[in-house]
Amino acid sequence: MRAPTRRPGFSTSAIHHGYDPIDHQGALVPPIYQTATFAFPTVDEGARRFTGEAPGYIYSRIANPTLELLAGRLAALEGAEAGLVFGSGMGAITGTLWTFLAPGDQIIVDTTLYGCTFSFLHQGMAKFGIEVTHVDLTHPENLAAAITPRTRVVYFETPANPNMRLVDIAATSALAHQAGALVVVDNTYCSPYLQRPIEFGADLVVHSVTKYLGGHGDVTAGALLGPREIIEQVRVYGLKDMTGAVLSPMDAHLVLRGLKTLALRMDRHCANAQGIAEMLASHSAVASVAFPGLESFPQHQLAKRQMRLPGGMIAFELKGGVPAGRAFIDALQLVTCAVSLGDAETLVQHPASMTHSTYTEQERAAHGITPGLIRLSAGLEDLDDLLADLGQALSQTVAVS
Ligand code: 7XF
Repeated sequence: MRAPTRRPGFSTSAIHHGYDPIDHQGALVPPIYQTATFAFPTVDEGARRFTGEAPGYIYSRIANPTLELLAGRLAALEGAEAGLVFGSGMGAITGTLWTFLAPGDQIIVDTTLYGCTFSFLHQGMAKFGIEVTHVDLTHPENLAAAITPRTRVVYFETPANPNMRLVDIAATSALAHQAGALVVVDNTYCSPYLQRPIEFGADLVVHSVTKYLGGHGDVTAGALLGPREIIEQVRVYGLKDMTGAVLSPMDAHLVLRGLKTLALRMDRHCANAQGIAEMLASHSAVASVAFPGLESFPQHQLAKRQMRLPGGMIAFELKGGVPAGRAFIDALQLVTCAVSLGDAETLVQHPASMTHSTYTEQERAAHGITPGLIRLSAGLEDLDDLLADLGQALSQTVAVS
């Protein structure tokens, strides 16, 4: 392996970390170890691998070279010691929380969470005697008032899906650590190019790799990044035994391919989102726009402190409410109505009836997910084409508002 002469930058790591073609018969692109199991040279060697006395692969639900390459690369990008990849973001979240929470423990989460995370906690964890407490973490001091000796985990998204609330990672982590709780941040909306929670004091980062990291809408995947000791605990318990949410080597290859252009794509996602958000904010049919890059965004200063750029996600409401929103989305010709985010294609969706339909109507009201909210994931198309399509669709909402 050629010794690096200087600390590599973000894109250099995203393209090269953990792999040298010279070690692999010169193959520029890492081989895909599409295998479920691994041969042991002798019975004793196999047994030693199971006890952990000997290094080496055993079975791909535990570890696989293609998955390890991806996990290590993601860890390098997040500034983490180690990583673990999963078959989906929900696999990463559930595998992590199963590992650390036991009956009698408390988990404190922000007010707003992605719909299936909310559902996993309330329909899943709560059933096993784990107390789920929502605290408005947009004000970190609320955590100090709510945290107890039983608080094992503090978990939040920033920006939150779908309403773009931000949480101050440094302030929240410091308060959580005073009480001995683990801080887990879902960094899906940013990717490590925009925000590195571990640098602000978080213990663990989870991702839906399905989104910006994969970047092409052709794979579901998840990741957990953090200290090696914790990662190994989650590997043997949360991933191997509790969820089995293993990623396929072929899908890991697709993510490795996507990562090569992460920085380029994020710059373009952010520029397109800024242009769209500014257009929406000045449009007469639009009631409100939540985008961290607008001066009017209540947490604009916090966004500047902890995010490199304001991201590619926008939440907004039309003056005509739900009927206008329906007419707007149905009138779009280029922008696609679909859930998920971080793809090359610009996507819009209606959280109340789609990604956050796991909440009841009352829960959505209590958790800041309003009926008229529209979520937009800015893609990589030409901004002028996006503005033209959004503009023509907005003009059609005037009739119904
Ligand atoms: O299991 P997945 O790879 O879909 O990841 C779950 C997940 C975890 N955290 C955040 C912040 C997420 O946004 C997601 C997935 N969200 C998609 C969305 O909001 O459009 C899922 C479509 S229902």
